[in-house]
Amino acid sequence: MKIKLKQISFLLCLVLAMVSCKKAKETKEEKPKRPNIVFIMSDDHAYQAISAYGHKLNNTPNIDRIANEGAIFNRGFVTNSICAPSRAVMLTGKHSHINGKVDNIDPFNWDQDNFAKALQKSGYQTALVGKIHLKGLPQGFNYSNVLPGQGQYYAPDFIENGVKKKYPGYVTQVTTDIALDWLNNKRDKEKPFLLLYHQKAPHRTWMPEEKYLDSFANKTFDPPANFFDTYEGRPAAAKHEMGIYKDMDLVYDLKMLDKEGDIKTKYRNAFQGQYNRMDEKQKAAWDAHYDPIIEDFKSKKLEGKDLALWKYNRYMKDYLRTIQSVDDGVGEVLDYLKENGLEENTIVVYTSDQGFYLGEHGWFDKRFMYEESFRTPLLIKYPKEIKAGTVIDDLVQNLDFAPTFLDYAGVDIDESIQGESFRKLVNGEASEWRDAIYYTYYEFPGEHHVKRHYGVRTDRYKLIHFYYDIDLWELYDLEKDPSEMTNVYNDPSYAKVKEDMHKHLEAMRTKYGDNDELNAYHLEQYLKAKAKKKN
Ligand code: SGN
Ligand code: CA
Repeated sequence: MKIKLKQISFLLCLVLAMVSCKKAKETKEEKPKRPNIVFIMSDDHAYQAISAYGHKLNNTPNIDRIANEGAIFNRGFVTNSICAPSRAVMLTGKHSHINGKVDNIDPFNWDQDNFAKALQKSGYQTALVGKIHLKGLPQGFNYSNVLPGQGQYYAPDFIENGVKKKYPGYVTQVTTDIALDWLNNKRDKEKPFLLLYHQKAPHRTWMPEEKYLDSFANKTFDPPANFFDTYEGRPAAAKHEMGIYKDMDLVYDLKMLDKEGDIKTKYRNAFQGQYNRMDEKQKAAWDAHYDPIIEDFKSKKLEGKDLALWKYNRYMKDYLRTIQSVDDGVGEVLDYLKENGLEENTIVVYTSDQGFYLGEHGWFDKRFMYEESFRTPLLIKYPKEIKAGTVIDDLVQNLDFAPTFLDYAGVDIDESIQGESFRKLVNGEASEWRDAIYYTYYEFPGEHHVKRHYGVRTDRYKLIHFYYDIDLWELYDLEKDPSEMTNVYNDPSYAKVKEDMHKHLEAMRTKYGDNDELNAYHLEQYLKAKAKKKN
């Protein structure tokens, strides 16, 4: 009997031990794994050139996959529509006047906090690949391999962890290969990861990859309805130097590099330098495509409206071709995640450093607070949490990326961060959200001649103040006038709207700590830096 009792109590202990052991195992496995983050950013990618946005210009099936499997934002904006400042805002979650990088010329202080540093500190493996446009060794990354400045399309130089080297091939593919190599071979697979995968394309001068030279060859693009805008009531816009007809360089932008050298333009030599980077095979493919177009162009002697439409079509074709390579790269990265069982627990974001004009107002480039460059594409997927087919119409900004990623990773969001996490918004759990967003632009006098301005946008209205060598106010009713052709600032029927929008603007400036004195300070710094550059 004694033995029996002993046996029973032994068995009981064994069962109890097994149960508690199983419990411990379950607890370990059940502990939610922190999500990986793949943050894809391209340069100057207009939302008009993403098929998920419903425009019919091109097909971007891989970028569209992110929207189809997750969420698409119809009102994603930047705070300052130019490259380096946009990236500084994205990294810090703070407006330009707070993070200090207000224009492309300003130095960026990498010593300040950024979300990659916070994620790295919390145990993430972090990498930055491609274009960042912020001088100095990137901080917050276990691995960085970035383009110097704007980078080159063919045979690009990269700076790998501070060491420069040249890669053969085409920049978009090289960037993708470097990103995949890091995912496959260079990261610590025991840790969650953050990958900033940032393409140079489709930035000027829109040099396509050989395999896409003939895409859209037989297509004729009709320009937007306001292509021949005369800028009535908008004197600041009228002063621009970013007109497709007026300012595009026939060789540099439109690739009319004739062998005879008849087409002499301001930037012919600059483009010759880019062309010279190609190898013989690439040059042969390039010439086979462009030489007949050059010959045709020379024989036609186009003028006026015909020349404007020809330029627009040349521009669109090359711009859209560079996007096909970007879309391929997105597909390769999404496939990698799928094939390696990482799909479920990885957040993938696709965005651009700002929007871009594809002929609206007759323009290319960005910088203005008008919709096409103020807005930016924004798509996100995270199968674990975001419902496929989600559409978000609320106002979000690139200011919100840093707090959003920190939120997903379960890392504290420092109170100095000015953006807000849009995690709950995407899940449909946000009880309230902002009703206005703030914008600033500083790079004037400068390339493309866009005056200094700041402004506020609500769901329906936009108020802009152009300052420095002018003092102009613009007010738009985006519901009635989505193309921003009529400035209603002095229209008496908008008196109440105008008053409200001024209040919104003051509230925004107070909230974010911006004011005229700061603008004067940034102007002084800018003029000093420009003078120094000249000497
Ligand atoms: C270059 C381009 C401009 C462009 C700026 C800023 N000129 O200077 O057209 O506006 O970059 O772009 S180019 O002759 O060098 O192509 S940004 O995206 O980097 O801000
Ligand atoms: Ca850009």
